[in-house]
Amino acid sequence: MHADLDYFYAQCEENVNPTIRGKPVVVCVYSERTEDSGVVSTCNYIARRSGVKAGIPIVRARKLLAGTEAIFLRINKELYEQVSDRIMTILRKYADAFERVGIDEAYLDVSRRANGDFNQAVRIAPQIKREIVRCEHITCSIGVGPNKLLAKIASDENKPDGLTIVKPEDVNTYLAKLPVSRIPGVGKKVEERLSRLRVSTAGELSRLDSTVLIRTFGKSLGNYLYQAARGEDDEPVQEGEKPNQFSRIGTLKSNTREIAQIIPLLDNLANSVAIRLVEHNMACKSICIIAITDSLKIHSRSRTLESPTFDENNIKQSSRELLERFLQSMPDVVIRRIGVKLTGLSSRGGQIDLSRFLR
Ligand code: DCP
Ligand code: CA
Ligand code: CA
Repeated sequence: MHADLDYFYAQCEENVNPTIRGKPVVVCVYSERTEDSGVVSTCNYIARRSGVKAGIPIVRARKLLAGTEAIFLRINKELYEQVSDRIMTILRKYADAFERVGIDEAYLDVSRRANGDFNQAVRIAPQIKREIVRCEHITCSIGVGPNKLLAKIASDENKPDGLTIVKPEDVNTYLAKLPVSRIPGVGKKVEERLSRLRVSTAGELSRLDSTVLIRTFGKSLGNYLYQAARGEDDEPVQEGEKPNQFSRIGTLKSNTREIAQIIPLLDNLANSVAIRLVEHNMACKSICIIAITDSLKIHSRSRTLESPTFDENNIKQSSRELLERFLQSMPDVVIRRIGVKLTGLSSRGGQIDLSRFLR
């Protein structure tokens, strides 16, 4: 399966402020040069109907949405990362093997739990969609297929809130009419060159000789296109590279050096990195806090532990102590943002995951 969250950043914003639902919502990355300079990060489907999409200038989006009640918001990556982390935890539960790809999508291998039966696999997808809506009020689109490539293509088929199944016996029919632009990795340039070869569907692409493809696109892209046109892909679903740090940073409601006002956020961040540690079945040797002052100076303080830990309370307590000492050593700083970072990560191997077991 491939799951992709719908208009993700904009959907998070709709949840934070439900009154904007039903209006065009545009999430912007302001470059801060002039008032409206910058680009659109994403937008909801209502805004898309007016031609707004990721990557266009904000000024253009404003023109396209003139006369509507459009809402323009500044990107808030911290919020989206938190929602994403929680959704990934839900998704992971449904998979034998799980592979997160970026902030809003993931592959799930469900072969084993579906007993190798495609019909059983297909029943899992609606359960996942329901749980994500129930817990996080976020819709997603899921594609189910015999491999990662087909699942990914399928998840894009019926957005938003889609569920598309490509059974092994239907692969050829499905690909016959599929526009080449729907193949991951086929952008405008490749599409144009293919159209010069009179190819506009995957079916037509599959009739090209591999030597022609390699001559036109080089060995790696040529070979990929040759296989993709046939729906072939044998990449396993696997967790990415082991991370070498977990960090999380947050912005305080107002700038302060009052420890009592900082601790709730700090605890939250410490909890969140500790959960990631447990999820990856890892332990950390060092704990670090990062403080960004009201004048945007960055400070950090760290502590190396005697032995690696994955204990939430230990991580929380150490972060608090680091903060306390930092404030004492810097009588003039006022803090704007605070972060917790875990480094010196190691795998906990076959060790029993007690904290998770007890939860
Ligand atoms: N994103 C971005 N700039 C881009 C593309 C994406 O900042 N050029 C961000 C915003 C998106 C998120 O990444 O919300 C996920 O990207 P997607 O391509 O999956 O797009 P959406 O989730 O917004 O929409 P869709 O419903 O089409 O998946
Ligand atoms: Ca998405
Ligand atoms: Ca995506």
